[in-house]
Amino acid sequence: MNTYSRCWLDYENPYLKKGSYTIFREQIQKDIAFYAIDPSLENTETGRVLTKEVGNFFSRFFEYSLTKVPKSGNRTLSLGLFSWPEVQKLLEGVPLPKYPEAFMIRYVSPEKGLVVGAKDPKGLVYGVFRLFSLLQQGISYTTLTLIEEPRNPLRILNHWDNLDGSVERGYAGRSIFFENNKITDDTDRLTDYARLLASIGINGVVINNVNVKERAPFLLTGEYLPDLVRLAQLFRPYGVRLYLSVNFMSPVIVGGLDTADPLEERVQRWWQERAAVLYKAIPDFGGFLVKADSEYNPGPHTYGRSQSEGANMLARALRPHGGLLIWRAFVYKLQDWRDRTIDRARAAYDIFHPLDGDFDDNVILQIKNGPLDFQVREPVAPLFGTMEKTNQILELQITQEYTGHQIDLCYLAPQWQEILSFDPHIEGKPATVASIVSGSTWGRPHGGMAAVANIGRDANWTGHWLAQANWYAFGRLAWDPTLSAQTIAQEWVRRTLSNDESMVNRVVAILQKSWPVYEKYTTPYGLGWMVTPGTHYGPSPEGYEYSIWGTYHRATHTEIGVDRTSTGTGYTTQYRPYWRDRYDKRETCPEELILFFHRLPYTYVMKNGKTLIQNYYDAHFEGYEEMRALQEEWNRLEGSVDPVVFTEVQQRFVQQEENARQWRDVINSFFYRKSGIPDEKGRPIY
Ligand code: GCV
Repeated sequence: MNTYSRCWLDYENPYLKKGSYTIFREQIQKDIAFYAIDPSLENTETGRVLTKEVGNFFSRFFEYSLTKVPKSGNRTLSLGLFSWPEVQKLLEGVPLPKYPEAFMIRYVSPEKGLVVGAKDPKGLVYGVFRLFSLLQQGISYTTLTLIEEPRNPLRILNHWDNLDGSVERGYAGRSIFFENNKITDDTDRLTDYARLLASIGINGVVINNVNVKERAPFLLTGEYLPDLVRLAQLFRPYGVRLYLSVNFMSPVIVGGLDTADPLEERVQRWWQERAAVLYKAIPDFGGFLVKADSEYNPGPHTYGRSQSEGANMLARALRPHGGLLIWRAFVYKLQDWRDRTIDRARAAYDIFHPLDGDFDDNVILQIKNGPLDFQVREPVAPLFGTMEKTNQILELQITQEYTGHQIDLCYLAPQWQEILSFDPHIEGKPATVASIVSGSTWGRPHGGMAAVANIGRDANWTGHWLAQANWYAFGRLAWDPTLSAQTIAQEWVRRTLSNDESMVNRVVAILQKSWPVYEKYTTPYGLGWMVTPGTHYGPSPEGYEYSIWGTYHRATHTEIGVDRTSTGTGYTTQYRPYWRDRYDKRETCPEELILFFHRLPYTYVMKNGKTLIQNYYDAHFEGYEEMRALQEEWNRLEGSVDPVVFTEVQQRFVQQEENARQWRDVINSFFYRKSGIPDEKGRPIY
C-alpha cells in the first residue's frame, strides 16, 4: 500500500489499464523481450537507475519482465550512449543530436528492436522516461524516430521551504526536505521525488526558501554538509543538481565578520572558502540563489554597492568550481501609500536595466514573469526584451499563492504559454520570452526557467490532485516551451487519471477552463491585488490599499486603476516602442490588461459596447456560474477515476464554490458601493 501518490509514475494504476491497453500489451510483449545496457554505464549510478526503471516499468505497467542480454539484437530494448558501438549500429545513417542532455528513441525493426541512445547519461535517463511515457499513453512505437533536446539549459524548481519544516506559500503540507531544523531522511520519498523530476526533465532544485532566515543561513556551515552530500547523491543519478538559497549577510550571521560588504576582501575570502568546502563535498553542486535588497532581506544596497557588485562577488567565489549565481530581480522599496511618485512595477527595470553588461558570465538574473508578483494576470516584465548582455531565467510560480491556494482549481499552463510566447518586439530581431531566456536570442551562455514549487508532504504531493498537472506542465514547458497547454494536459491526464479518450477530453476541458474562470471571479482586466492581505486567499478589495507594499488600485467613486502610461508613472516606457505605444493608448491596450495600464472611469465603454463596471459585474456573475459548471462536470466523473481522487477533488470544489461566491459578492458590492452604479440586469449585489 503506497502512503503517497506516485503521480504520473504510478505504473500500477488500474485506470490506465483499460480499453486498448490489453491489445497494446500483447503487441509489446511480442516485440520486446530483452534489454541491453551500455557496458560503460554498467557500474555507474545511472546504470543502476536504468536497470531499476526498466524492471519497474515493464513488470508493473505491462506485467511481464524483460531478460537482460549483453548486446542489442532480436526483440531487444537497447539503452546506451551514442559512443556505444551497439547504439551506433542501430542508429547508423541517422543524424544524431549534438547537445548535452539530448536523446533519441527509435524502433529499428523487429529483428533489431527498440533503441534509446543519448549523448550523455542524463540524456539517457530522460530518453528512457520519455519512452515509458509514450508507452504508458499507448502511443504506437513501431514507426518511432524521436529526437529531443531541452530548449532551456536550466530547468529548476525553487522550494520556499524553511528548516523548521514549514513552507512559505505552501499549500500541500510540510516540507519534504526539512523538519525540526534537520534535513529529512525519507529516502524513498526523496528518491521518488527525484524520479518524478527526471521524468519531466527538471535538472535542478533549490531546496530552501529565498527568505533565508532562522537556521537556514547555517546550511552553509559544516553542520549540514553531510546531509547535503546525502541529498546530492540521491539526486545525482537522476540528473538533478542541488542549489541553495543564501543570505547575503551570511558572513555576519554565520561567519563572525562584522560586515558583508561585497567590496571587502575579508568578505570575498569568506565566500570563497565556503564555496570551496561545498564543492569539495559536492563537486556537481549547482550554485546559489539570492534574494537581496528585497522585503527585509539585506543586500549590496546596505553598503551602498550595486546589484552587480553584490552578484559578481558571489559569482567569483563559485566560478572556479563551475558554479552559477542566480540573482533575483525582485528588488523594490516598501513605500508610503500616500506617495504617488513611486510605482513598484517600475522597480526591477529601473534598478537592473542600467546594469546590463555589468554582470559576470556565471551570473543569471532570475526575473518574475510580471513586474509585480504572480497575479492572475500581469503584463510580461519589460526586462525580458531589454537586457541583451545578461543571462536570464524566467521565474514562474507553480504554488498557487494568488491563484487559489490549491483549493481552487487553476491550471496555469495556459498562462505560462502566453508568457513564453510573448514577443517583446525587439527591433530587427524575432524573439519571444522563451527564446530570450533559453539564451538563444542573444547567444547567452546560461538561461532557462525556474518556478516556485507547489510540493509538500501531502499524500498527493500538491494538496489538490489536479494541481499535480501544474508541476508536470512546468517541467514539460521548461523542456520544450513550444508545447501547448492542451497537449500537456492531455498527456498528464493519460498518465495519471485515465487513458479513456472521452475522460481525457472531459478532464482536459475542465483544466483548460480553470484559469480564465478563476480570473473572472477574482480580478479580471489586470487589476489584481484584491486578495486578503497576508494569506492571499479570498477577497479584500481594499486590503492592500493603505499598506507599504506598493500595490494600489486607488479606487474612488468615479474611477479605478493606476495610470502607468508614458504620461502617468512612465512604466510603459520600459517596453520597446511597439508595446509602449500599444499599452499607452486605451484603444490599443489589450483589454485583459487595461486596468493594469490605465486609470479608467467606471463608465468607460469597452470594445463590446458595455461599460467597464458592467463588464466587471458580468465577469463575476459569469465566473461564478462557470465555476459551478466545472464542479458539476467533475461530479459527473464519479466511477471513471480513482475514488480517492474523485472524492478529494470533489471536496476541493465545495470549498472553491464558497470562495468563488465570496469573490463574486464582495467585489461586486465593493464596485457598487464605490460607484453607486447598479447592475443593468438587476442581479443581487449587497
Ligand atoms: C518568498 C511575495 C510572496 C512572498 C515571497 C516573495 C518573493 O512577496 O508573498 O512570500 O517570499 O514574493 O518572491 O520573494
